[in-house]
Amino acid sequence: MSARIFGSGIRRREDPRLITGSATYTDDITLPDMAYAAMLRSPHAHATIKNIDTKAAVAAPGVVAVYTGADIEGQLEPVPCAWLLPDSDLKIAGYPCIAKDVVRYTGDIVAVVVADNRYQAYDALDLIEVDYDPLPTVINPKAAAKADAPQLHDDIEGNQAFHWTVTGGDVDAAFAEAETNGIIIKDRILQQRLIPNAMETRSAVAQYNRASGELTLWSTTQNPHIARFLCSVVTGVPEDKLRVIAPEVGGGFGSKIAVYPADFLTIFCSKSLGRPVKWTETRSENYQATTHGRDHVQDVELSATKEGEITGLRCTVYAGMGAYLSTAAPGIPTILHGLMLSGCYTVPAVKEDVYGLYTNGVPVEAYRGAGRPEATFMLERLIDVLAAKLNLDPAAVRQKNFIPKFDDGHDVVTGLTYDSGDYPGGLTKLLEHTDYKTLRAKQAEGPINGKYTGIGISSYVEICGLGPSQVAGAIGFQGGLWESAIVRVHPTGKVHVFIGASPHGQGEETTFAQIVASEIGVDANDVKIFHGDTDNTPMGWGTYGSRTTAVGGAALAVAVRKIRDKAKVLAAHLLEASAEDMEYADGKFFVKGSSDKSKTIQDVALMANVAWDLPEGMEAGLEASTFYDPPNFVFPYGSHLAVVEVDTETGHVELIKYTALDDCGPQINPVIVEGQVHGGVVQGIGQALWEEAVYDDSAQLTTGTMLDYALPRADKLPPIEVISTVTPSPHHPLGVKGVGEAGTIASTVTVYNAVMDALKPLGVTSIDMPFTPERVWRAIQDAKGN
Ligand code: MCN
Repeated sequence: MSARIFGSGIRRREDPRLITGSATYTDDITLPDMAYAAMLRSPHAHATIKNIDTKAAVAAPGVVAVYTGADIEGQLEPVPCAWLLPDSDLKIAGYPCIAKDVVRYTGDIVAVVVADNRYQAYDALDLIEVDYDPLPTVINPKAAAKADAPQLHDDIEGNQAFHWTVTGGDVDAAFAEAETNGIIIKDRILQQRLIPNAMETRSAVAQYNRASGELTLWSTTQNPHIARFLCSVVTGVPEDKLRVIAPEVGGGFGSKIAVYPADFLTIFCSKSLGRPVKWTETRSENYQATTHGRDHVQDVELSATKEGEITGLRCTVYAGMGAYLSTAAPGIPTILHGLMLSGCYTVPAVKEDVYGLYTNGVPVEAYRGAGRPEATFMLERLIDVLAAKLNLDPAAVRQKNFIPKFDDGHDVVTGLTYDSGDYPGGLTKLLEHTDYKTLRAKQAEGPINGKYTGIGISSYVEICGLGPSQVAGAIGFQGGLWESAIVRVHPTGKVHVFIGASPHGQGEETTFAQIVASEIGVDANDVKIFHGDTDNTPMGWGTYGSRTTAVGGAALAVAVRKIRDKAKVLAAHLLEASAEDMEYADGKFFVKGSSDKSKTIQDVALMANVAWDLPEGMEAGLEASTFYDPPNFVFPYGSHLAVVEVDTETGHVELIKYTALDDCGPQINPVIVEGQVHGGVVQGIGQALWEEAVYDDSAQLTTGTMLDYALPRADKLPPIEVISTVTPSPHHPLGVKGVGEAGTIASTVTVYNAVMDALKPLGVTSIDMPFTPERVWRAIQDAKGN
């Protein structure tokens, strides 16, 4: 197999089993004597629990047990928050697996029923009588910060979970200067709450063996090793007796990073009953109780010269956390957001205050992009407003402010060092490719039948490939951020790879096989990737933050190169040559200058495994492992363009064209990269045009089903064109950067800018997302003074 396999768009090996229905998901697992758990969830967003009467439920047919908050006391620790943000006055509210005295969001668990079958369990939920005393609620994060807001946790004043700041340069001086000699742009941006919509809802199967004390948990998780760690802490089952298996996981988008109360409770039930127990949430339960994303109120201002040179960015962000802090929640609006404030531009001064606030919503967590779409939005929106105010082309303002091309490190004002980038080159290529000038010329012809055309662009750089571990420690992340890989070459040259990361839709079973094939010349089909089972994979820190290829892929590359180095020495020995004289190409080791004297990787693998004739001191076997801790994050980037048509009579927005230019370094598999960008772009478009988790005034979720929560549909979207540039990361062994979130980071603000560009002639300057026809129509009427 040729080395060209790196970079070729071979088909995903995952797909046949996924599209023929032969994959095994958690809910497909059925064990002998298995019981079923169902969670009774609070219908109130905030209430004291005066009494719970479970008698009728306990007596119901098939019911095996009913547990309330009192039953788990001393048995289950509170759900931990794993991002202990330093210098932020972090206040963690006790997050019980079952609420005992007070419920704080609709969906808080108040009791668990275990029955012989799922239907009996759900029927028995209706028989539990809970006497609630409702309390006032607050859902908007900025409102939660007000002095008279309802208080969620007695010991946490003002609902404030944390206050974090980042500063760089002299921002006050920048604004003072702009006040007199420049221009200041202000905006309030609402990053509405979004519901992650994985195809598979959450599910857990726990099997406790009373004789051995061992417990196996099958779980819909993005990070089985972290899940094992947390399950051990919360349930008390020792880590060595806990095995976590992520079978097929039907997407996560960040919502399956956390380990949830229901997961711990499923373990608790199995342990208490000595029977396997399964719990699978319904879609409505998923909407109500699986973490949401975003939920920021952003007050932001930008200072610039009259020529359009950005001099400062200042903002206050109120970030809703929901009722409790989910696993990674404090790091999202702070580290992943605040450190990216200056984007791809030379911004000399920034300051951000982030207030994390408890509200009566379901806890918020990472949702594809996690902090970076919200940061990109602020800057990219204000740049467009600046351009409009100065009557400049928005692309020209970006070009004026970009950090010039760099290929080995660039320090930015927030303290990060970006690895490599050519932001001006990326935007230039996008504008040429889309024939931007012609698009603008057509737009200038004016509206046709009340339909206004808008063109939106945005440029982004994101921080991903989360590592290094030292930085994790410094920013309070309670874990490491390295990855490991074991590569084992069998006697016939077939390869098994064991990785700690846990892809759940991204396609690394294919791309990681491509890495191995390219490095040692085996056929990609002869490489099997094992992941998702803590008993047969090395420790890993999970799949999120577009880190699996940037960190896990690097670990794999380093491990497989160790194999190649050993194979070279062994081949030299077999050919009676010196190792220094050996060359390697396309799976063959040959003596320099005489390519007829060669050994294949298969020849070497056989000899390494039978070990009949090894060089002095060489160990048998052909196996290598690596623990790879990256020296820095990676910083992919790009520019996107959208064209929309807005019908000013109806307020309807139609997306006409979308082109994404992304640079994630050398692409291992361009087809997979394209698919990742497509998925990400569509999720971002969803935020701009359709999606919003709406809680009413009493914090009831009114978008609790797919009928009420508008997901993007294929028939509403134009073809999404994906183009690229290639700027290798200087520190990654393969030059590769992440791409899993890129599309989401750029696309929301690209579409937002396009719609506002269309409405510019009508004097509309701001509309809250999503752009429902009603909101757009009303904004047009308001601008007209109607
Ligand atoms: N890739 C490549 N060449 C590159 C970079 C990446 O071929 N230069 C490939 C990778 O090898 C992998 C895919 O692109 O097959 C995405 O890789 P990467 O950027 O490493 O992202 P992760 O695998 O770490 O995935 C996480 C990322 C995140 S954070 C979210 S959220 C998300 C996403 O991926 N959730 C997803 N994509 C998703 N896709 C699916 N189907 N389901 C989800 O839940």
